[in-house]
Amino acid sequence: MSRLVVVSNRVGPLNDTGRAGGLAVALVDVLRKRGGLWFGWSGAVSESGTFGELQFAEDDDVSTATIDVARVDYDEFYAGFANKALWPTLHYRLDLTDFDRRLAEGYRRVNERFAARLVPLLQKDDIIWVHDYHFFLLGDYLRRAGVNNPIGFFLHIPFPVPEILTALPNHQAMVKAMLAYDLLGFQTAAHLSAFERYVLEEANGTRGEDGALHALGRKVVADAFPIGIDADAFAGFHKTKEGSKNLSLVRSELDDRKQIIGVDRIDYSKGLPQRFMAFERLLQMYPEHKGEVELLQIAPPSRSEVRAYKDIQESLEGLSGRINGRFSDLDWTPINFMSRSFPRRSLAGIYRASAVGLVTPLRDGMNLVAKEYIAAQDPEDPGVLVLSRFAGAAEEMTEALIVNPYSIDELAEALHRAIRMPLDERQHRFDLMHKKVMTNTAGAWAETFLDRLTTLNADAQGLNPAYLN
Ligand code: ADQ
Repeated sequence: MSRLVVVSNRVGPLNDTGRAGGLAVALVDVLRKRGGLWFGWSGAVSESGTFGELQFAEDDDVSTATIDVARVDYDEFYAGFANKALWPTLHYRLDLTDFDRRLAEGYRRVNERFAARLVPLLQKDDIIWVHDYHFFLLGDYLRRAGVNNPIGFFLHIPFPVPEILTALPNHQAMVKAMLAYDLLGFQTAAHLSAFERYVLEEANGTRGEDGALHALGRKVVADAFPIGIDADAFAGFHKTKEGSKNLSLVRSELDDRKQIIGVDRIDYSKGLPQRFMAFERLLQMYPEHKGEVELLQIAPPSRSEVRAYKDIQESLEGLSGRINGRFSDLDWTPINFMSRSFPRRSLAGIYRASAVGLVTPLRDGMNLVAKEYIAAQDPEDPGVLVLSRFAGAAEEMTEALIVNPYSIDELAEALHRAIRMPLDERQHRFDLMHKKVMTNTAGAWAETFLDRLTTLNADAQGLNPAYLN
């Protein structure tokens, strides 16, 4: 089997510290199986930046190679174009974008530098898998440097419809660079079709008999590969020391009350203020839930160097304070808002103790929390998932209570329905979703993507051979 080279902005850790994200754990698993290299940013900013020494770590058959970035790269590439232009545009938030040309140039430069540092590490038979919106241009730079290996790309966040994407000043250069990859993976059929529309309508492309897309002198295969979680681990976490401790702690704190749980990085795409307002509306519309139901929102800060993220944190603190001021009683506080993270095992215990999982992003590539909540439930007495129609997960998890997260009334009604849902209906919905979560795992997702990339390459001797300069 060919060696696998994974490229992503953040790398590792190679050992499950309990704090690593589920995706990191899944990628390490597939790297271990195939043997491989994981390349990306060290997380550090230094004077030498991308020109500094590579930092290597190794564990069995897997190694990591990371580089620093310079302050200017961090500002223009990471905090800049990636998180102030691409993230908001791809999440349909054109009102929050900053399309400064300096940022776009920083993004291009860092993609080129990362490609330049990766090339000397590559071997002839490697298969390369690049992840996410930080590296739309990297494959193109690898091709320009003469790399002929199969290169796949997976986009973890939504791909917007052309009417939105074309607001990005360099949309054409970006999509042209995406066509340098052999295989493009999207989270859902909807994101895939938005990309296909761009290629066919905006870039005057065509679809070949083999299903590949042809445009701008290049050819690519694109498909949907919905990502999963490490489901077995999540289903078993409540039996671990940490998981069971949190489960009993939350249960005894709750007593007879029911808990609604939300778990998200603080981000404007996650619909958090709407969620708080919907909970307030629930208490207004159905006062019988006062003292009976509470909302626990766990939301660690992220990207706090970007203004919009600070704003949302402040607005959530204000909202939860106001709602608690309005409804709290001596023995009951309606909203518990925790700006911190928890190890995965503890999270699983908290999910299991919660009667409702509230996952209401305004846009989301997939949303793993929806799947984690289901995997962690007790099949004898499962909770109810309330899920935004704008989360990629809604394409698969059709038995959730699917809601429009912009409608506060609809959200409040769905919460009421979830809290009152009888056991047989809860079990029926849970069984169907549980099967999907346990089958379409993160491991299965990675294998499916890589098998497809390998087959394509065998069939076509490399779809996009290195460009002749
Ligand atoms: P994210 O936007 O980070 O991921 P999500 O899919 O929900 O969103 O994944 C978040 C992960 O972080 C989950 O595994 C969750 O358990 C964990 N997490 C969140 N809050 C936490 C906390 N307080 N403590 C501990 N862990 C916490 C991006 C895309 C998504 C896509 C994923 C994977 O935006 O749409 O599903 O990548 O492709």
